[in-house]
Amino acid sequence: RKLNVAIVGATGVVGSIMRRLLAEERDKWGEIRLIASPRSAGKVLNVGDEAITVQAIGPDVFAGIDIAHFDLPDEVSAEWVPVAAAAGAVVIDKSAHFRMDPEVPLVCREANPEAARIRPKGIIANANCTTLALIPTLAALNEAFGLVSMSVASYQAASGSGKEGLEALYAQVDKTAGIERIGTDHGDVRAVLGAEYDTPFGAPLALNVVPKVGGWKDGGWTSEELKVRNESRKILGLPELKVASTCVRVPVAVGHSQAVHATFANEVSVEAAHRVLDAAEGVDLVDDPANGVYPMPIDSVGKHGTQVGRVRQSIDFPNSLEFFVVGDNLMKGAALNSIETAELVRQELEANA
Ligand code: 2RA
Repeated sequence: RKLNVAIVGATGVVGSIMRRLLAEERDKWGEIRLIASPRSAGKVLNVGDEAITVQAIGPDVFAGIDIAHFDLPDEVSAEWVPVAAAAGAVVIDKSAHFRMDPEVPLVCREANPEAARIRPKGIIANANCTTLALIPTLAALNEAFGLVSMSVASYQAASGSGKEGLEALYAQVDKTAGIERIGTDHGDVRAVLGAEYDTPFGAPLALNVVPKVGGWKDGGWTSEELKVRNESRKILGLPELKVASTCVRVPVAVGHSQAVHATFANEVSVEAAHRVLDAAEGVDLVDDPANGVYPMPIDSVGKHGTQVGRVRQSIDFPNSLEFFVVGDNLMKGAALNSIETAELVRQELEANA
């Protein structure tokens, strides 16, 4: 029989991409069930041509589901993921709640596909979108040269904050559009965008960058910066990997970019790195700067591969490379990685059926 799949959090911005990706592989699945908060229950959404009524999350809604994709806030996932797993579904959860649980694998197929098989709680976690943009490139370079440390600066899109973030950016762009020379005098962006536009980024995002993504943690770090470090270590199986990161929100709709300085145990060269990256799964090498070819978020939208370019040998650091990585935060950073992990599970469950 074909396996039944659920999208839990079907109405969000990631939920809509999940529906599109599932429609592209409709023939692989039996029932597709859409689940959301009671507020959205009864809405009718499409998966391809199929109109499906959204069901309210509840104790009985997971009956008969084999694989459940969750995209809910951390505290809601904490409550409902175990319920779905107890009902027999393999849960692929995009929240941060279970990611660092030693009994929950954190899976990216380009790095650790085998980890998806060992899931004592019936739960597999999907990493944060910033981490996932990096992993296909890091996994390939690590295998070839032995990754020792990395320093990362991110340039993260508004849609990392979901529909609310995207709509806030559009509203701010609308409000500031057409005002001549706005941003050149002290205080004028804040004057045009009153305090209500500080939500959800903590400051205006239009004509600005905000060096704070996520919540504050000890030592002045943000939760996002710690996720890049801790999740990269777990997925790459490098618990000692040295990581420094600074995460920044930029006025981009979709596509998280990162400038990376990475150091390896073995000698590296741009040519050798290009060969590795050209052959790497999940990586598009976009690196011909002389002809204006380098990765940018506007060109990453909707792509399956993560884009890497501007690969340079560090001038002052032996065995180090500089490069620029861009990934669609809603695709590889969320929906696509979840779909790819589900494919690993589907193949395993069907082979064992
Ligand atoms: C962000 N990575 O960009 C976070 C959310 N997943 O806000």
